Amino acid sequence: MVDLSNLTKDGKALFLAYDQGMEHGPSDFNDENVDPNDILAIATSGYFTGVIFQKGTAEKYYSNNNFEQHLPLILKLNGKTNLVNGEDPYSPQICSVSEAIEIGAAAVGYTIYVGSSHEPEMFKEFSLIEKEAHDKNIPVIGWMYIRGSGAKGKSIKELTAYGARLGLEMGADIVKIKYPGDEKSLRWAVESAGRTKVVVSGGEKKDEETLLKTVKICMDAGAIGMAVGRNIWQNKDPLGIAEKIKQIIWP
Ligand code: FBP
Repeated sequence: MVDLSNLTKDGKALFLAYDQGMEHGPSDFNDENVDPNDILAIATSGYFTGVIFQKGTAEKYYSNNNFEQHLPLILKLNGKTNLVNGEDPYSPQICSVSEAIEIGAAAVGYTIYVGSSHEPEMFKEFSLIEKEAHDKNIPVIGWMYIRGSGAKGKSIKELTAYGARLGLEMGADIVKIKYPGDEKSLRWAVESAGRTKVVVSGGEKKDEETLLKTVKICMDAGAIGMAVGRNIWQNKDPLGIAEKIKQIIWP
């Protein structure tokens, strides 16, 4: 099994996600967070066990940066815009494992839209990535997002566990899943993931109380932590909310 200690502290994780510029466009940003340097200032505050970037951002802002704080890079290897988001999404690979390692990645990530008719392409890309990354001892994180015509009309709560299990069976070391809405469903997803660890994504910005309650539920359900973006850097006080999340993950 690939060692995850570089990406975790006491076996737990808090990743700062910043690939939304590609996924959603700069409409997610404002003057406080459009500059990746401002995100790196948050990421190196000591609250995070990794930062998630696309390759261009990583090359121009992460590489050649002498951080005082240990900050592992998780490089997202695929991506898409939301402009061509048909019923069956597909997020093509845009960076290789070896390129990611050259840029300084400690881990690589890939989104599979579970339920999309493009599953075969995504499975193929993911499995090659998984093989190469593991040959090089690099952890693989699967963004297992339930989306597409195959998922239509089915229970997200049940399919979240399907996505988590798929991550285990495809060789992911960590799966990043969306919160299915209640602790029981998440617990089942965590159990289904087996030895593959689970982190939960933050989603759209919500009020602090709801966010913190969700983080607590995720930890109680057996997740090792969170991978949060907008709920941190869209907050008026990013370090303040990071501190509160940290206290729940590492009580
Ligand atoms: P957030 O915490 O901002 O939701 O980030 C998590 C994340 O997985 C990002 O890595 C990604 O850009 C985004 O969510 C994709 O969300 P969606 O596909 O639902 O728009």
